[in-house]
Amino acid sequence: MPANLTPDFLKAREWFQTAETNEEKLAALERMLTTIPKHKGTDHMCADIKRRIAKLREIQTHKKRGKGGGVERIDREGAGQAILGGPPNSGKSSLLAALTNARPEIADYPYSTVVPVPGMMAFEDVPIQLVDLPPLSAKYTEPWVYNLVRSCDLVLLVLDGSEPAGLARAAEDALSLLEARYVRLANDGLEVEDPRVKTLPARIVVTKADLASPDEAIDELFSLLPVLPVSAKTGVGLDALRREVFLALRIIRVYTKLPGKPPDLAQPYTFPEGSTVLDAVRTVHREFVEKLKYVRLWGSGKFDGQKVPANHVLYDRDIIEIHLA
Ligand SMILES: Nc1nc2c(ncn2[C@@H]2O[C@H](COP(=O)(O)OP(=O)(O)O)[C@@H](O)[C@H]2O)c(=O)[nH]1
Ligand SMILES: [Mg+2]
Repeated sequence: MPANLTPDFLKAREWFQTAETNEEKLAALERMLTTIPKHKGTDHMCADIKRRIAKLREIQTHKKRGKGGGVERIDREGAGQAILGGPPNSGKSSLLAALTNARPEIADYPYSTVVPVPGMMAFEDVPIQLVDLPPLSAKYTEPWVYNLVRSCDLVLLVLDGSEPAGLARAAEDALSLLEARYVRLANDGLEVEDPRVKTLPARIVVTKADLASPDEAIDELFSLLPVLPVSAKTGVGLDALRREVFLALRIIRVYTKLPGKPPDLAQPYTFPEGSTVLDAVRTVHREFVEKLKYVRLWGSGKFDGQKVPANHVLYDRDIIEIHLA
């Protein structure tokens, strides 16, 4: 039994042990998973928690589907989670298919997507999770759709560009549906005073650019949010969209290297903008923090290989070389 379980984890485990309903058990297990220290000694516990979560989710999905309720949640993967939201038939699932290996149902009728479908999109060497959702519509929206929106890192509001006349209205309708559920979309995710309101960074994606060029209508949308015109069919605008998603998530890439060796550029670590050398060292290996002697930095330092203090703020594509005592 690893000794360094945190008070948060122990509290979550106690909650799990006393939970009476499956819903509560699931919530407690999820809490356990986020609070458990991640290292070799807890691998088995992590796996066990994940197994229990998967089992409970399965039960929940079977139970709830008939009732139209549901506790759908998508496990986060990659450097961030962006959801594809918007009115029925706007082209959300087609975008997921164009940007990832996922194969969602695509149909020319509305409400073809009934469950959330995740997929991994690559921006350069950064994997980012996209989640395709059932429509946001005044007529009918699955209640759990709002929960998934609330918990994501970035909202891509997908609108149908083949109907320029309806664009502004479609955008406003979607925004007010979300606003009614205390979700506000903004250029960046600034906090709002009302504690019930969750503000999320968002972009408008006007798709089906191959069918029309709604330039004027798009200009109007810019008053609401930054807009990206794309086509899932021809691929126009998709590279710009990938880049914008990465930038909007406000994450940086950091690579590591061993002394005397070239940097490991295969897979970057990703961190929120503003993260420090110490944040990076902690992620690379928790125990390195105590043993840290110094870090050499290539990239945003004044000169390559410079020693930097633990509170030095990192920038995208920095390379760090960790020296331990
Ligand atoms: N021409 C064209 N048709 C598209 C594009 N994206 C989606 N569609 C069509 O629009 C319809 C709805 O697409 P779908 O992705 O299922 O929309 P969703 O309901 O928002 O997921 C389908 O008939 C798609 O083939 C696009 O970029 N260009
Ligand atoms: Mg769909």
